[in-house]
Amino acid sequence: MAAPLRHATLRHDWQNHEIEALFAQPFNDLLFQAHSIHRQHFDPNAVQVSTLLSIKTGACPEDCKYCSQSGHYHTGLEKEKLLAVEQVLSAAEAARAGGATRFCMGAAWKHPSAKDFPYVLEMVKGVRALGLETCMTLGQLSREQTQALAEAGLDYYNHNIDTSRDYYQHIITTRRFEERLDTLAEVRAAGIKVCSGGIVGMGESQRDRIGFLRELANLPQHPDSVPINNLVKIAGTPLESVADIDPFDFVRMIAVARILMPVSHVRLSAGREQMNEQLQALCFFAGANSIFYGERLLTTSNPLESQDLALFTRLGIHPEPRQVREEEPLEKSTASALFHDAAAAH
Ligand code: SAM
Ligand code: DTB
Ligand code: SF4
Repeated sequence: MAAPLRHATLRHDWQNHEIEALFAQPFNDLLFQAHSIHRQHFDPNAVQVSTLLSIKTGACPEDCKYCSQSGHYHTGLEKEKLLAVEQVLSAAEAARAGGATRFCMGAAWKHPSAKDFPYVLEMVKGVRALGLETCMTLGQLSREQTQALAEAGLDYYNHNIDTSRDYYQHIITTRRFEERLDTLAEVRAAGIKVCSGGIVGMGESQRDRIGFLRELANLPQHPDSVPINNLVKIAGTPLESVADIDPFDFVRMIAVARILMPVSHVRLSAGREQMNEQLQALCFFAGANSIFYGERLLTTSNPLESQDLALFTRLGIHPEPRQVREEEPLEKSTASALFHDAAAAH
């Protein structure tokens, strides 16, 4: 079921002590609460599947301490120019054939340049014409660019707050936290759905995890999609040898995100390759209902499609059908059928 099943009273006034109390519950109590809320609003056996593509890789002017693509660190990543529109569309077709319903395109930019932007708009239109939901993550946007993306039919814009307001300054110095919130507000005002979340396992404190989720939950509207990434440690970045997050604490993050933002899709994002299937299953139980699907994230690897299909089958999970657009006939929303074809082929 694509849409939340019931209307919920959504809060935007969460206090730190309340979120702290949610985290402090015994694990089973927290999971029971999160799962109960999840079932009120979503089909508990449906997971939304998005495929990622890096449309412009490396040499980014930003200094995000976790990122393989920052030009500030020596990560050995080969930089690439913006892909041609045709290359992007053939990757999108392959993603659709594999059963993805949303195609997310990411660029290592501070913001899109005037030279590149027309091609980005063509990519949105082309991917949309393939019958996929579209998502872009391109950094900061001007108002004009945001409006042009909305007019091209962009469904989602991903722009993460990444962590708490306090910890942010230890992770990124080239873009202010407030600027990220401004971009999110522009995106929302243009009628594009917001995808915003962040990363855990960057050496942040429990207080930072609370602050990070509080910031998302207290936005004027909850993001439609909330990616929770587990840091993929990249050699050459300042975070290459930071300590791992306790896997149960990762599940707690998912559960608390579900409770705070009951009708948002919570995405179990980067870091799945480092998780076993039991841990992923616990995340689904705790309220995660979206994944990145396909063997590549942006520059790092992700579980094989065949592994994810096998896991879905073992857990009785089915892919969430794509949202049908008002202007299109119903039979176009057959992504679920395509996914079953892909599963049968493996
Ligand atoms: N350059 C654009 C930006 O930063 O807004 C878009 C792409 S950027 C790679 C998107 C998000 O991916 C980041 O905000 C971060 O949350 C996540 N990310 C990047 N590198 C990661 C890593 N090594 N591990 C986990 N998540 C990561
Ligand atoms: C998000 O929150 N996670 C995705 C997407 N938004 C663009 C990116 C994950 C990147 C993981 C590291 C890499 O592959 O470079
Ligand atoms: Fe650039 Fe995005 Fe990586 Fe930051 S996360 S360095 S903005 S590509």
